[in-house]
Amino acid sequence: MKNLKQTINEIVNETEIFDIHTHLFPAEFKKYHLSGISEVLNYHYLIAELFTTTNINIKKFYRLTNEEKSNIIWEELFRKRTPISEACKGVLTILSQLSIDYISKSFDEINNEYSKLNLTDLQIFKISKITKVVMTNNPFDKSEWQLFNNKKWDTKKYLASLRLDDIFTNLDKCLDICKKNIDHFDNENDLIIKYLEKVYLESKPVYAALSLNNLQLKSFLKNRFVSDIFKWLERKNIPLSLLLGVKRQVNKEFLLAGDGIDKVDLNNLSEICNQYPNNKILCSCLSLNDQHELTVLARKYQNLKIFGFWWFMNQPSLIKLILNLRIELLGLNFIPQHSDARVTDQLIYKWFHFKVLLSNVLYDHYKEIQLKNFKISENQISDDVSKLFYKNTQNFLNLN
Ligand code: FIX
Ligand code: ZN
Repeated sequence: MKNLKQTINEIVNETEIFDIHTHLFPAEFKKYHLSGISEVLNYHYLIAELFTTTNINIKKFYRLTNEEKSNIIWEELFRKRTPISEACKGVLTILSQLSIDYISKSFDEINNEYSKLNLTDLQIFKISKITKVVMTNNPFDKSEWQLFNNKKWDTKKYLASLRLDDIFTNLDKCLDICKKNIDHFDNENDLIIKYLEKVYLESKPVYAALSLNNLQLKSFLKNRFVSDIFKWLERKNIPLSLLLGVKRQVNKEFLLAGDGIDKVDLNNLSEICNQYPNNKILCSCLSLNDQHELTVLARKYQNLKIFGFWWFMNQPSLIKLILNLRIELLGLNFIPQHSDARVTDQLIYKWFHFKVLLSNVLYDHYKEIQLKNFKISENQISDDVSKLFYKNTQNFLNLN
C-alpha cells in the first residue's frame, strides 16, 4: 500500500453511501422536494442561530418569503459575522465544493450563480457518492402521503420509512384517518394494524420510526398499541427506529427551530430490547450524556443497532469523541452516520464533513494495529468502509 492516510482518504471518498435517515423527497414530488441555496440558507439550524445571534423580530421573519429570509441569514450570519458554526461551515462547504466564489457577494449574486448550475438531485447524489436515501414518510399526513399515489420516481434510490410519531402525540387524528381508510375492524388495535398494513403495501417501507422524549419513552411499553405494532413489525421483518431525547418546542415561537434536548433514561431502551428480542431496533440519541450508555447497550443486544450523529450530536468535536468510543466498544458494528438532510444540496456538506472525521479516526486505529504487526490491506480497508457506509445498513434492513 502506498501511504496509509492517502489510501484511507481515497477509499472513504469513493465508497458508496446508504443514507439511513433523511427528510428528502424525490424531485418529481415538487410540493415537498427542496433544493437550491435559498433552501439551504433557510435550514432551521441556521434560523435558530439567526434568532439567538440577532434581535430580529421572529414573527415578522417567519412572514417573509423564502428568498427574503435567506437574504437576511446570508447578511447577518455570513457577511456581518464570521460564519464559524458547524451549520454555517456547511453552507461554505457546499459553495466551495460547487466552486462558487462567495467572497464579498450578496445573496442575490450567489443565488444567481447557484441557479445557473441547474443541479439535479442525481448530480448531488453523484458528488456525495450516495446510492440510496431513506425518506421520512408520515402515513397520517394526507398531503405528504400523496407521494405514493404514482411512483414516478426512482424507488430504488428513495426508500420509504413509516414515521409513527402521530400515534403517540395525536391519536384521535390518527384513528380518524384510519377509519376513513379501513371499513372493517374489530377494535382500535385492529384498526391501526390494518391501516399500517395498507400504508405498508403502498410505500414498502424499510423501517418504522419514532422520536420520543423521556416521558414518552418511559410509558412506551405500557402504550396499548405497542405490543401489536411490534408483532406487526416482526411479521414484516422491518426494524423500529428510535430517535431518543428530543424535547419538542422548548421555544414555541421558534417553530421548527424551537426543539431542544431531553434527558432520557436508557433503562427503558434496554427493557424494550429484552421484551422484544425478535424485533430489530435502530437507535440514535440526541444528547451527549446518553452516548456511552447507548454504546454499551449496543454490545448487549443482538437486536440493537446504533446509527448516526443526530442533529445536536452532529458536531465535529462530539463526533470525534463518540466515533472513537463506538469503534473501541463495537468494532465496526454500527451505522456511523446519517445526513438528516431536508434539502438535497445538504447531502454535500453533511457527508463531506463526516468523511474527513471518519478518515482521521480510522487512520489512528489502523496505525495502532499496524504497530502491533497487523497487516492491514487496501482491500480490507475498502471492506471496512463499505460496511460502515453501506453494508451494515443493508444487512440490518434485510435488503440483501
Ligand atoms: O425527528 C427528526 O427526525 C428530526 O431529525 C427532525 O425533527 C429535526 O427537525 C431535524 O431536522 C434534525 O436534524
Ligand atoms: Zn430527522
